[in-house]
Amino acid sequence: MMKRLIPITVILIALLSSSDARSQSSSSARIRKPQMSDTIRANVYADNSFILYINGELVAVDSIAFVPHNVISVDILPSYPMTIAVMAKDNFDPKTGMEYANTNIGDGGFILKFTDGTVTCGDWKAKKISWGPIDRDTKSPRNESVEVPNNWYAVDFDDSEWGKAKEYAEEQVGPKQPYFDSDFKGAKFIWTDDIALDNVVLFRHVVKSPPDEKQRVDFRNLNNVIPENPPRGQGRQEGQRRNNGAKR
Ligand SMILES: [Ca+2]
Ligand SMILES: [Ca+2]
Repeated sequence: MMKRLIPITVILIALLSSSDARSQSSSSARIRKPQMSDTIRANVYADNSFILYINGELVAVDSIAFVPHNVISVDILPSYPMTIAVMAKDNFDPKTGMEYANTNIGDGGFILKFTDGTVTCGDWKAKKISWGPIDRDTKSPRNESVEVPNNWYAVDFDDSEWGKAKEYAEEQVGPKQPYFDSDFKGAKFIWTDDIALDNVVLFRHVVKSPPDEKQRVDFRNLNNVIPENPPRGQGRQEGQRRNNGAKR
């Protein structure tokens, strides 16, 4: 009797240990689902408005196009290299290039900081799309534009013909209070060459690797694999437990 039991036990142990090894190796190959702790925070301030693309995807639109001047803060899930593309607009009449019933030449300004250390600076690529009033002529003002290039926000868009952004001092842009209430330390205000006349501008920048050098998981192919289950929302479970306890 004992002689028969021993081989079966050995086989069982062998089977169990091999299935254990399999699950371990598969779990190490599997990617987990991202959590909010994998995201970074983007702070963006534009005089007067912007739209922001990251890696070809629209991620943020200024919720207040004109005034008051606001800071948009959004959570983004980064992957590197990270292509940032921005369309920024000054407030202007598209016919005259002026504002406030053609009584004023307004000026622009754009600044951005991510919590991975990404900041705007003069290394960013820039292209003006719309500008005026031509020759600063406020008597018979007119605005000129070129077409927005197709796929200007795409990762593989060729911006090699674009110039560099120009940095502007805080005093030149004169940002309003929401700017001072957010963290833009280390970031520079940028625009194209003429912060007053250039009314619609495009920016592009590629962040090759995280500026803070933190190791991060790349979740871009998450939908092509079977990810590990994420941890359950503990807040809700604990809340339910508390509610159940209260009922009793
Ligand atoms: Ca302007
Ligand atoms: Ca303005």
